[in-house]
Amino acid sequence: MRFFPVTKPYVLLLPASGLILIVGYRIFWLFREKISSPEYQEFTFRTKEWNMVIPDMSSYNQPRILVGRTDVVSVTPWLAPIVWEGTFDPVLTDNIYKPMNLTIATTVFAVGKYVSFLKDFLETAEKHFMINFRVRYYVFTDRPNEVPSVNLSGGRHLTVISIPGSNRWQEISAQRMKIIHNTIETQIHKEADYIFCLDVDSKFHFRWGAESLGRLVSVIHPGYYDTTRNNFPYERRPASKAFMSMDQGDYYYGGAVIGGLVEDVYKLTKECHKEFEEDAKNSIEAAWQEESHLNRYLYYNKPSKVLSPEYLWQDFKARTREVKVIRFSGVIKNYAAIRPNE
Ligand code: UD2
Repeated sequence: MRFFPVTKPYVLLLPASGLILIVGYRIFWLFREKISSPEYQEFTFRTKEWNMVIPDMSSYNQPRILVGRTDVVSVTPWLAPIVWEGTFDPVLTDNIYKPMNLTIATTVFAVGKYVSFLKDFLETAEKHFMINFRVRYYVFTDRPNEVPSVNLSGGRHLTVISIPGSNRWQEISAQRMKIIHNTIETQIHKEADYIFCLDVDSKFHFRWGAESLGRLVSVIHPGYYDTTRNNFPYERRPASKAFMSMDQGDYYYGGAVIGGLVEDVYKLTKECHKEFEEDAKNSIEAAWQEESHLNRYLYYNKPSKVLSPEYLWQDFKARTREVKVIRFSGVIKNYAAIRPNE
């Protein structure tokens, strides 16, 4: 004898599948932003191993084993080249790299009064920086109307990206890592093979070409190339994520030049920004903001090519004997007049 009606199992199918649909939709709704963020989307970089092929008929000076620069070290202890004038053949490097049809992204921040440096930066870049390569400048500024119009050669483009201003120069300088990282995700990974991230308050004075390309490229700071590691202005407080002890460090790298394959610079900016944020949570700001985090990153992730101080000089410094040419140099600036806080 039956007291309760027994429901046939297939009758339950309809409400059960309805319930699954509602729950599934709810989960999707909760996580929709995460799912659509670039972190969750597969994106590919244009990373590639290029062969060093030269076209027929190229002629260049014979490389010598016993003749060359002897006054400077031109290789790191992990066997990465240190690029000085006289250690490479510009004709040969151009012949190898030009047929690769590379595009070089170049990011530059011009926030607040620093927009006034853009004209000289761009005009001199058009004379000396990656000539006859495709170059894409990305100018980040809070004053898009004040970006000067500069004549660009064929194959070179400029994109202006609006970002908010700030009343702390330390923040402007440090936020560059985050903004570069985000722009690589949204745009640059599709548009370029290599990238250089440069300081705007600078001018180019001499060739800066394909000899500077590599997986991960850094520059030796002109102020510290002749001193021992205990004198480097690394972050010395163990509480900071940028901490370097007195017996650590290879060189002191300048934050004004970071370069390499887009993929490698993406990893670098992601990591440095993460460490910077960790510090901020603990109310610590490293001694030289992102430059301190960069130095720690490059201690553990060795650059594949190191640019000598020819690629980052400072106008107030007299040229030294070993620096045969100055390619890129920071202009003399009146900090009190151009920074929002000083
Ligand atoms: C050093 C580094 C710089 C950065 C900084 C630490 C060198 C030659 N430079 O430069 O790369 O690591 O220390 O924070 O090693 N900026 C603006 N608006 C501002 C302030 C800064 O756009 O109001 C941008 C601009 O692109 C500038 C860059 O941030 O070139 C670096 O700032 P800086 O030149 O004032 O920093 P500085 O000279 O101390």
